[in-house]
Amino acid sequence: MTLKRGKVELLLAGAVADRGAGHLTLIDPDSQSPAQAGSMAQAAARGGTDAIMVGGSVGAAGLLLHETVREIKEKTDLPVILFPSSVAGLCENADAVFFMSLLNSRTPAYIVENQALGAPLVFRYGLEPIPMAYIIIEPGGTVGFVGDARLIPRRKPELAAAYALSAKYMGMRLVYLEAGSGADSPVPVGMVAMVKKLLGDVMLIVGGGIRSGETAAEMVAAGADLIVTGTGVEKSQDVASFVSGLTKSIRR
Ligand code: 1GP
Repeated sequence: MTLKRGKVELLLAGAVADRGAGHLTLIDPDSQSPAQAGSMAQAAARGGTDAIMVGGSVGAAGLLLHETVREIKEKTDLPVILFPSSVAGLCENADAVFFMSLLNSRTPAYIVENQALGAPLVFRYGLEPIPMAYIIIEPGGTVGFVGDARLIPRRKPELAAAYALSAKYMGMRLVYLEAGSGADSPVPVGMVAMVKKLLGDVMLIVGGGIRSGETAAEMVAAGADLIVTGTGVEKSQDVASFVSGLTKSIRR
């Protein structure tokens, strides 16, 4: 029997079906206090975000992670999806986890070993696993370094497309193209378009360096189903500006 879609995955698919695209707010527990994270999530909820992702490449673990998730859950009704960089990024008070493999890593730990160590915890904690391929594009930022990624060159969309298609054939239901948090430039729109064409109904997430509603809308027009913003929201706390442009009418 294949893994059934859980509540959170269905909610994301519903946001895409209803509005044309969804928005995820990324909160890194290492960047502020748990109380501040709770207020950020509250502001994001008011702005219309669909879910909160919690994770980070360095330091998003232990009590800080647990309390950050607790504050977010207390302040909002939004689902919390863990975005772990290793097994240490799991905690039991979240709703779901992007159960992801960093396909273009050179290191087995990020492709399958943390996943094997984490799977029993996901089961025990009752987290909803959402199977996802994670593909890092230049410049890649901290996550590219920490994840030991062989970065996909920005001018080689066909390489991103090849990894994405392999994810689809392996049965993953989401593919995440990541330029790295705080990237100077987001994933190129041409790459997003080529990847989505091959993915069909596999959901495409795009994140890293998306700093305006216009850029978010361009990504959706090219084929992104879900947009992730972290840094932009941390700075402005203005999620509405990212969400307002994500409508069906801009889909090609
Ligand atoms: C990082 O894609 C996310 O994993 C978010 O990136 O912080 O640049 O929005 P930003």
